Amino acid sequence: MERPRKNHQCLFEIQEAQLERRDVPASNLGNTFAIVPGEITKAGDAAVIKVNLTSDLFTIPKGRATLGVAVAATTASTVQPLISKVVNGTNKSVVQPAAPGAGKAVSAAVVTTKTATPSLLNVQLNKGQKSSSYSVSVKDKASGKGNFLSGFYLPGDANGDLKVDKTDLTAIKSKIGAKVGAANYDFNADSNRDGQIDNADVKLAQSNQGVVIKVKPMITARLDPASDTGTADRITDNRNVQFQGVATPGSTVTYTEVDSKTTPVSTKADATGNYTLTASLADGNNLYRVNATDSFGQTISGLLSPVTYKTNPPGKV
Ligand SMILES: [Ca+2]
Ligand SMILES: [Ca+2]
Repeated sequence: MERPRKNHQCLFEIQEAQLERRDVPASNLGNTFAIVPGEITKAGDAAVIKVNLTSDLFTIPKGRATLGVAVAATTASTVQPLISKVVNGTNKSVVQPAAPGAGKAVSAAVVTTKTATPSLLNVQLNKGQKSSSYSVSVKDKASGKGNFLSGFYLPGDANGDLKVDKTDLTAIKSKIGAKVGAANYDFNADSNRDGQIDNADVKLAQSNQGVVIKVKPMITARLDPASDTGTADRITDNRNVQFQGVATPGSTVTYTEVDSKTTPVSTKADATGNYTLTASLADGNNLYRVNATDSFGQTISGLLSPVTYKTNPPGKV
């Protein structure tokens, strides 16, 4: 089936079968938990990526954490993106001063194969604080324009399970001295992504110890068996069917019938990421595109196997 897709959306595109099977496609992403597309629309201008960090997206035991953000051009773009500034909701800079040795950009394999220089952001979410917003400004090095990707990652998470604990510290310590290009170099163990694994990476991991990211670069969808009358074959005489699934906590989940047979319906995933949604079926086949947009602005998308409305469905007595 032909599916419209844009360059920058392909990273999290989900196959229809996976969507139904409730599989997670987030392999090879390492400690990157959100990839947000951006575009510098006018030569020399800055594009601003706005993210809203809500408390249900993180466990931050000490009230603060360091997140990394790296930018890279999309496949067809000639832009050389640079982060020019990052401010919080009160317009205060939250970028960490560059560590000694930083600036030696390394390949951000998870964003693209192109070079990306990360910025480290000090983010704060104190007890009782529901959300905190940040704006990342991105410019082209040569004052041009074009499409880019911003990848948000968890520094210190060496094994890519989106939490920082002792396992990560041990892994980083075991690789001290490794440089980019060497066999023992590990991109995810290079907390500050400066191309070498040293004490600065251990320190960063220590400062992030206990931090857990609950952003899920995935969305699942399941037709409630109770909505599927007669045989379990996705053919039903229920006009209103219910879907259940999991997405990033707080994300907006939208079901759109691809031929516009019905009006799109939306709901929000709860604090644990679960959602339920009721869709009204049109006669015959209903083919839904499912989108989930999280507070990072990241949209992931997939097609659902068709659900068919029919009077007298097979197996109904
Ligand atoms: Ca980890
Ligand atoms: Ca490093």
